[in-house]
Amino acid sequence: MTPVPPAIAEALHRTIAGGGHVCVVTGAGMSAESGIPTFRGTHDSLWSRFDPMRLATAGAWRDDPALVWGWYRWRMQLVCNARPNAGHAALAGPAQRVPLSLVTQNVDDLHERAGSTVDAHVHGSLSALRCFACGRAHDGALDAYVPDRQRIEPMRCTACGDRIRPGVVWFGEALPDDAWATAVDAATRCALMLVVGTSGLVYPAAGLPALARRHGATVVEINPEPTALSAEVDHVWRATAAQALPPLLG
Ligand code: BJW
Ligand code: ZN
Repeated sequence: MTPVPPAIAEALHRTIAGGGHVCVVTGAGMSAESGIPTFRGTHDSLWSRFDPMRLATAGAWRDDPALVWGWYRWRMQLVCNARPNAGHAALAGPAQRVPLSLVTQNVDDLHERAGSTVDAHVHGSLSALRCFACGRAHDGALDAYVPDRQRIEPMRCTACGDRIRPGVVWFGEALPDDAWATAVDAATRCALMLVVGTSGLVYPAAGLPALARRHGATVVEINPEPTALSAEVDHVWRATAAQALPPLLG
């Protein structure tokens, strides 16, 4: 098992002993060891293979909803076939022992499937389908996935007839108010923040570690690679989520 850097073990111990609260902020790297591709950083990452402006904006949806839905349907299938990894499992364990808030940028449900309660999905959830026009939640069944089909015509809203979109936050869209308020509250209250598997490039979520630090928290980055946040955290642990979280929280 990967040894926990002493300064990080000590920060966690101090937080627990002092009755403090831990905020964990996760990004795409959290699910990488479950086989879900990250957005950036590797040759097979999503944004190195696909153009975000054609797939992850409201304008892209208006231009070609079947292309966007086909892509999201493929990603939903990847998540459906994936399993939580040891990092997800470690975060689900200490809920009773450590007061912990879990804030994720991830739109998958692997934290929940590992047994965690996610306090804030700041970029929404793939499965929270809703109507693009009237916002009504889609409560019907999911359409059948057709492998290898690039374009899939989206389902229709039973209330207004417009198209059903994925429940994620696209570029240029506001984050869900309640999720964002919960994330800001957790960041301002915590004594320790663990920032796991995010490049720290996408705002406003990338501002949470700085917010926590301004409010006195110790901030630890867990990521095998340097990121935009590395210079502004208290401790950096160059390890993967599945390597670091079990020995830290187990
Ligand atoms: C591992 C690992 C392992 C690998 N273990 N680690 C300030 C300045 C400039 C621009 C802006 C600004 N503020 C806002 C903006 C605009 C924009 C933005 O930030 N753009 C930047 C890219 C420049 N932000 C927005 O548009 C946001 N909305 C907004 O600001 O609204 C304002 C508004 C207010 C009121 C009304 C209207 C508007 C919305 C952002 C939405 C982001 N959406 C996406 C797609 C979600 C849907 C989908 O899934 O398709 O969210 S983009 C994508 O990036 C996704 C992610 O959640 C997000 C962050 O990515 P993440 O998680 O960091 O992943 P990666 O891939 O970047 O990094 C992976 C990391 O893992 C790497 O570091 C690896 O090393 C590491 N890793 N294996 C641990 N095993
Ligand atoms: Zn509708």
